[in-house]
Amino acid sequence: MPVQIDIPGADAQGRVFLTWTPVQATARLVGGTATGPVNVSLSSAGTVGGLVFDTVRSSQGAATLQLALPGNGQPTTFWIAGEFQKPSSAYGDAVVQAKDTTGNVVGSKAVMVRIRKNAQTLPAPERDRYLAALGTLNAQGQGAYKDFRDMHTAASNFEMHGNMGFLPWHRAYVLDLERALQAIDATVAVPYWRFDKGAAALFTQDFMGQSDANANVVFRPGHALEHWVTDSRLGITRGFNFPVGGPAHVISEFDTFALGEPGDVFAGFHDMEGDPHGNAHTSFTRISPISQVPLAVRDPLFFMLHANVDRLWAKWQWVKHRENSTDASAYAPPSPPRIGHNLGDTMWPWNGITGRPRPPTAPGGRFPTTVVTPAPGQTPKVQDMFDHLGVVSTNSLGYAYDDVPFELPPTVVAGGP
Ligand SMILES: [Cu+2]
Repeated sequence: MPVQIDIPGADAQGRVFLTWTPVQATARLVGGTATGPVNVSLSSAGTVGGLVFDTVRSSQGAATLQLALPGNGQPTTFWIAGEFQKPSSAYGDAVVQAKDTTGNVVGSKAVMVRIRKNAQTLPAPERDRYLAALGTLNAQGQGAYKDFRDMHTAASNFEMHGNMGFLPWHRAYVLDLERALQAIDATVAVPYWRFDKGAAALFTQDFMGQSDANANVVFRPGHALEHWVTDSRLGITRGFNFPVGGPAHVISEFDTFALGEPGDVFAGFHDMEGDPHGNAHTSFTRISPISQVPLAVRDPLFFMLHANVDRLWAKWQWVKHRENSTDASAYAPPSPPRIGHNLGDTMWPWNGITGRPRPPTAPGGRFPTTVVTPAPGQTPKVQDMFDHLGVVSTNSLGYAYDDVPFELPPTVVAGGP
């Protein structure tokens, strides 16, 4: 008897994109006339992407799950998530399979475990899909990349820099771009540039381009970014202050996490806006747009740099259990006080608010929605950006990193007798 597997969050083509965050799904017998329950076993049967299952929302999903499906066709719920460290490479390389007690396959559903990965080791097909989507978004200067460019300028500097909202704002910004890319190719996730390690593969003619002696970025002919245009300028200028095969002039990931000490508090961790973040930008020469805040987004490398900044925050949050925005150690009041940096403030430009102290324009419109999750909503607040995997809230932000797992926080044991 066939088994139908339904996973919420399917797009218009019926495709389902998962991360490490468990999603509640159902399985049911189709056309059932069986009198009693039918025992089936769910398992992961993909070629690349792995899946795990559980009967409850947990961090301990297993490779298989036994279900007793009612004979009358009533759905049975279960939880499904991507198996940590087994992300997909392409759509459909992760498969949930239902087998009956004799081992016959009675149902299956192909999905994708869509994860942000390290750019240095990104497989070429994923790299090329990312670049193609980015090139389409730019459309030789005529596409929506222009909005992203116009969001990050001298006029908007204090919405997003020099204060506590730096990390939440840039988390929203990278996610906004990622959702715009996914509207072009849903299988794309923004890779991150791990700037405290060598990333020679990133700075090649096949990927983000190779810089010539004049700091002009060169692509191989036919590359998706070959006709990159921002601010009516063709091409990208990027000169290096560090050996191309080595790390940028930044502190290590380990030392970045130590910024929160003592106490693993956000007020300390936030210092990462300077080093490694600012230092990653200024690891490029003065004539490189990426080295200057008002011009940085001219270089699309910006978003891979910031995916790594966001990954560092996400990883720190996971290791230190700092995903809950109401936890006093997970955030800090803006200093100096400024609107846009308090937990309950809406963030520009997605709130559409213009005029002092906000910038004169709000490019790009509301925050884009996705079928994958209702979060963070079309007018996100600072507090909506803390829990990217949904470990303390109901909803994740719909993305994940290859080295930051979904782990429920330790249960607080009530006081003794
Ligand atoms: Cu910025």
